Amino acid sequence: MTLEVGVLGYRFIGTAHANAMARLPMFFPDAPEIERSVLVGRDEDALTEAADRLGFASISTDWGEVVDDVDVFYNLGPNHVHREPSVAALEAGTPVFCEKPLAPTLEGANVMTEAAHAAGDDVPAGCAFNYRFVPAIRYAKRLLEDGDLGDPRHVRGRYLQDWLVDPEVPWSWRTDADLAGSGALGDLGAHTVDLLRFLVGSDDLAGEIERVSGHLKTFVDERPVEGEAETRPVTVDDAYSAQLEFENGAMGTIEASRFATGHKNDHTIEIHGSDGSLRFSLERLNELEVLREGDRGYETILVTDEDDPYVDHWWPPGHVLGWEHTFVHENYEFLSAVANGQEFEPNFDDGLAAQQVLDAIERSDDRGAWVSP
Ligand code: SOE
Repeated sequence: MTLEVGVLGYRFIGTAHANAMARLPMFFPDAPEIERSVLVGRDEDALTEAADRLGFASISTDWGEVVDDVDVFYNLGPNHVHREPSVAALEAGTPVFCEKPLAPTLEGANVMTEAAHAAGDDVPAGCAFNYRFVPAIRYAKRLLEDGDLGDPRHVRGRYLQDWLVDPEVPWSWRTDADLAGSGALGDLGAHTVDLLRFLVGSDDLAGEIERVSGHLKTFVDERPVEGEAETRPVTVDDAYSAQLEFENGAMGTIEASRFATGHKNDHTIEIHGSDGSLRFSLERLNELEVLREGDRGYETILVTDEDDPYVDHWWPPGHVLGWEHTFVHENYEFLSAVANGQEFEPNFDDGLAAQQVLDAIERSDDRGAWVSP
């Protein structure tokens, strides 16, 4: 059976997913057969152009007509559009793949997660945390779960970008609290929190994040509106930082910024365990740095080797992968789960768990005190 896929959103992330879907039959022949059936948005001209370019058979300006009609619904729109169409799709029994953060608010994430539970386990509701699908991250997870690095003590994550450092960069939905929820915190921090939960969140390792102390900062509080003479207030954070305490005693520090001059997409994770350490940087995503007990320095492991769970699908070992491959891997896993009526992770529960931490960081900043998610 061919799965008909409806996709809301066709800009940056929409293109990344459409590219992934187009690659699947070439590199993952065991992936379910899909049709890029309908592309959803508001602007008919832009949609027509995008559908043509991204290989969609049709367009729709009404998501309400689509969610029930397709076999799978991808919600890749801005954060404030995540909730309503995703809930409607799940209520119609249609599996949903939704971009992160799951919703602008914790309340929205709760409603979406309830809808996912009500739809049942054979209707996957995935939250698109694509960095779980980096081969080096899979390798790191195995090392940690096999106990090679011992008990995690320090967990560190930072996600640095600089696209807002110029005060003339226009206002957008990403700088508005009603539309985005939060700024660097939700857009980038959601990835970091999810990766830390993925890597050390099991009971045997650090466990869940138990309390947080957060700090949010907005450096430029209004921005010009593109093509107009007015400015609009920036109502989200430009940067955040937080201290974390994990259930099993590990401590963490995380931060993200859109003002980190010179850093474009620098997502870095470091973990120090009782028996070793590891370092990962998204800008060198084919590598993992590992230091084991007794070593005098980090060893750089080229992960696109036989350890890469997806290597058989791509080029021979050493022929490196890039950012777009993370989307191919997550689409492969998600669509396979849909075809087989199986659960998929990261799911809406994971999206909600990340949102609880983000929300706690904001509450902590408001109160000037440690709080629990
Ligand atoms: C923009 O900040 C952005 O595209 C995020 O929205 C993505 O989630 C991240 O992967 C790259 O940066």
